[in-house]
Amino acid sequence: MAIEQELTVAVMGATGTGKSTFVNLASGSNFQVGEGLKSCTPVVQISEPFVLSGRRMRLIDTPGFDDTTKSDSEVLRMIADFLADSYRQNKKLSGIIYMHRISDTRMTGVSKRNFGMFRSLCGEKTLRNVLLVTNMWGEVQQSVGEARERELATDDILFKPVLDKGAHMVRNMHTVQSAHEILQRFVDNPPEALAIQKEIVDEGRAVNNTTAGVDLRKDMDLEIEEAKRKQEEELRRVREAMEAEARAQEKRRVEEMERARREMEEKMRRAQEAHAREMARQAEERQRQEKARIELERVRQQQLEAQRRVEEEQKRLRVEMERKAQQEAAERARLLEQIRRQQRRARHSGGGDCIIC
Ligand SMILES: Nc1nc2c(ncn2[C@@H]2O[C@H](COP(=O)(O)OP(=O)(O)OP(=O)(O)O)[C@@H](O)[C@H]2O)c(=O)[nH]1
Ligand SMILES: [Mg+2]
Repeated sequence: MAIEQELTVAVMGATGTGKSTFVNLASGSNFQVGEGLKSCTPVVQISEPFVLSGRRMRLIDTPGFDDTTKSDSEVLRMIADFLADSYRQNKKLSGIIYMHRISDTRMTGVSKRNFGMFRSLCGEKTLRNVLLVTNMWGEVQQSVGEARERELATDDILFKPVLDKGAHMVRNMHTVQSAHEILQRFVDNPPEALAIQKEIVDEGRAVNNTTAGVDLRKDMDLEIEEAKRKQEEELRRVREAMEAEARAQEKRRVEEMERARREMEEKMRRAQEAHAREMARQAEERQRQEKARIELERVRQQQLEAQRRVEEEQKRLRVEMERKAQQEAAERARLLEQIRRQQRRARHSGGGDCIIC
């Protein structure tokens, strides 16, 4: 009896989409499953064999292309080397799973690049062995998930071109049974070599020159271009911001100088006004002092005049008094003489007392 060859199914997809979880569920393996934000599976790993519908099967768990710790070219090289080795040992893939989270709100650039790399690895001819598996249905409302599923199936830049060429889209309900039902679909598939296996082993191309390698380079070139464009844009923005800041600073400086000049002028104007007021005040003061001096002089003259009059009066009075005194003395002398003469006469004529002695 011919020994049936072991079936091999590869599980690919972006990091964190649940590849290792699916492999563990389906095969009973115990590969590490990511809990944090970092990528978890660092290498291509193959599960323990398990039996499905009487066939031995192994699953190949792969790292995602947007791995947080490895570059896309490292990831491509790892997957390409593994697949090329398997092909050299005449092991072809019965199926390829591309895992996609239905809970993702949109297909980002990273998801599209992952899917693009997946397509380049597979080539066109093996697409009938491809299952696009959506998971994490428990994380999204059923109606929302179904709407996204429809969009994925009908949009030309999403899964439609692959579905049109023979791939199918199925749901993974995060159970062993669901995983096995999915894998069941590969059991009767004729195993096919992927494009990259043929390119490396049959055509002798280096990984870099395979379709996936060239596409990755193009992607990376585009990414570098985009990064350069963004950097230039950022530089332009920073330069413009700096120029605007410099202009604003210059404007502030000119305004500041203008303000200082106006303040200075205002101060000078006030100082000039104060000086003029002071000059006027001093002139007024001088006028007032001059008036006071003239008044003083007038008063002094008046005083001198009065003094002079007083002195004159005093002199006149003195003269008058002296004259009167002389008159009185003369009168007294005359009277005295008169009395003496009368006394003498009286003595000569009979006596009596002298009224003066
Ligand atoms: N709710 C839900 N969570 C899931 C499902 N599948 C995987 N997960 C969770 O998603 C996270 C990532 O799962 P992994 O299996 O490590 O994903 P991976 O694709 O192998 O990730 P890498 O190895 O980094 O590429 C883990 O926390 C899982 O428990 C699913 O179907 N439903
Ligand atoms: Mg993993």
